[in-house]
Amino acid sequence: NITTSSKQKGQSGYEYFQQEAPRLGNQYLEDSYLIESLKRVVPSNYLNEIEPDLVRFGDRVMGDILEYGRACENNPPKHVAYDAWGRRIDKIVVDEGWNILKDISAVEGLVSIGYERKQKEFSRLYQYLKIYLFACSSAVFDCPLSMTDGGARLLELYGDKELMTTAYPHYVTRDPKNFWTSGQWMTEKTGGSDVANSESVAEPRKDGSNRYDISGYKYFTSATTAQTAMILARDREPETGGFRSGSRGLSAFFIKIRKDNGKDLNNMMIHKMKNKFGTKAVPTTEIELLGTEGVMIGNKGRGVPIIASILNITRIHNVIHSVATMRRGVALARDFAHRRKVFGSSLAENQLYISTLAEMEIEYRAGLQFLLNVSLLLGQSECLEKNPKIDSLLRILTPLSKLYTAKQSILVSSETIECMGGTGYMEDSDIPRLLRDTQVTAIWEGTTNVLSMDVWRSIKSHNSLVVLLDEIRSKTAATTKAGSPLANAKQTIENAVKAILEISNGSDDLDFVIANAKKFSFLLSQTYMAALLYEHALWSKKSVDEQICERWCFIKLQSSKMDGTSIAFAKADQSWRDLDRLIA
Ligand code: UCC
Ligand code: FAD
Repeated sequence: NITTSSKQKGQSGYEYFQQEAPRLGNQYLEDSYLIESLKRVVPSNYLNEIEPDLVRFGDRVMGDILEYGRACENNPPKHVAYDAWGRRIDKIVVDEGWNILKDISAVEGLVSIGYERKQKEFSRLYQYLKIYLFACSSAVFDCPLSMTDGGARLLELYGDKELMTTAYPHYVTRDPKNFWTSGQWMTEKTGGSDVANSESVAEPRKDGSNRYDISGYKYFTSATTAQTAMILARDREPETGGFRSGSRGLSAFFIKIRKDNGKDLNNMMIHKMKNKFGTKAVPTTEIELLGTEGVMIGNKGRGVPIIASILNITRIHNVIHSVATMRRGVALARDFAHRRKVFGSSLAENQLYISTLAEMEIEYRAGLQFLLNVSLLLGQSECLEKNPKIDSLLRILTPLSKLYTAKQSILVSSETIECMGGTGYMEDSDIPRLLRDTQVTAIWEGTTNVLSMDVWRSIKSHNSLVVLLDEIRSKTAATTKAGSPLANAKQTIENAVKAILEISNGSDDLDFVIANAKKFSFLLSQTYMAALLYEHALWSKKSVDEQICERWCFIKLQSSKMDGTSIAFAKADQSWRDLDRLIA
């Protein structure tokens, strides 16, 4: 009974065609694949406990949250450097909706659920499901939430008693009056990937306190309306009195952004508001630190590994945002297919259109399985007894899931625009925002290249490839009837595993590793996602899930003619490198 169109009287008095807009309802209840997948991965006692909240929240993200999000988009933040009398005030003016979204986030427990841990190792999944529902309605308020979540985790791991009593409770409270958000300021003009070159310096105070005065230029500081931030700076070496270069010279610091009066900045100057392609409601600024008071966290010179504990959380939030974007795009395009007629029939009856939709849906489903899996592993690593296998898996799957779902979401949201035709390209349709907001998921929190190198770092430091391949084998161990879709999928996955082993055997050749790092990461992600789809199909026993798994394997693994040897990886020989240089 979907309304497709109506007639409206024009100024001329004639009646004209009026297209119905796509409509979305409860974002939990309409996500039947999610609902079914949760039955597989969450024990029924916990699911019964959290599901009513997910159903309620699924409505809310289409109600007031969506309205506040839209208000923020229509009224982006402004930097007011001076007041009318020429006094430097450095105010960031945001739409009131932004502050309300912060309050809602506290009350809804969007950070706290993961730390209250009422659902034990399933708490992370519960928290992230709520953010998944929230992401595309919230004008990317999930960005400040992700860094706050990372900040809370960093303090749990490295915070001293003082920070655990004065800051941590503010990140994990449900009381909006006491809720703080936190930023993560790593990037400087010298580089966001190559953080080891950072120029910020921290001078210890001479009063015997653990305070430092920090100076430097932070080139990207997102969600600058936060109350605190975790930053990196170089402090003096006791032996030489100079600043040690490289990443071993960097320490991590906690700073408050404003002084206790809540108005004046903590000795810093906001130079400008960034003029961004997307995430326009999120205030991102350039800030100069001018002797900002900071407290060192953890050991001197261990700033990068310490702040990596934030990265390992925010990268999962990135996955949440990417998968949520795919889901929103597919939901819109599918609804529209039933409302739009072309050449005499509905788009939903057009084979070419629906095969595009199916491709988008398959990307979303594989992405969702990745998100559920990584969220569960994070919960297990935090709540269960220490398990090196879980740690290794999480270490490699975090960059893999981030880098792969980011790219998928860019493709799917671009396709969403095209699915809605010219109106999809119109700003006031709200659809271009999906693409603009997700384009950055491949840049911030580590670009695709940088994360591909991080995958290699994890293989070296955590032996994570062996663990990953074991996990793929165990997820696909059960056999099915010869010639069935799952049997075909299993064969393709086995071939992919062989290819992965073969490629990794060449990994002593550094040139080969570097030239192929991205392709290798894609292959690992696609193979792991195939195993997750396989696991789900085995459980559901539904023909549609089996076929989706088979089609994923065909599109992602088989169609690249990978038979264990012939995958199109770059050669690490001189002629390839010469051509690369010529092109550059
Ligand atoms: O973009 C940002 C915020 C955006 C807003 C938030 C949005 C969140 C999404 C929400 C959705 C809406 S903040 C900036 C993000 N910046 C990055 O991601 C940096 C990218 N660069 C890297 O990831 C690099 O790999 C570095 C900087 C982490 C490391 O590079 P280096 O200098 O080559 O360092 P090393 O020597 O390889 O690593 C230094 C140490 C090593 O430990 P030790 O010293 O014990 O050997 C590494 O093992 O750091 C350790 N380490 C890690 N440990 C490096 N990466 C990790 C890791 N991921 N986990 C654990
Ligand atoms: P570069 O590091 O100069 O990279 C340029 C290109 O070189 C990229 O394509 C990259 O993939 C490639 N490259 C770099 N290293 C390698 C390598 N080893 N191998 C192969 N290729 C490589 N940062 C913060 O700290 N806090 C924030 O709050 C924050 N907010 C942001 C908000 C937005 C909207 C954006 C766009 C960025 C934000 N950033 C923030 C910065 C972000 O993390 C960096 O932009 C990102 O890490 C890339 O760094 P860069 O811009 O210096 O690019």
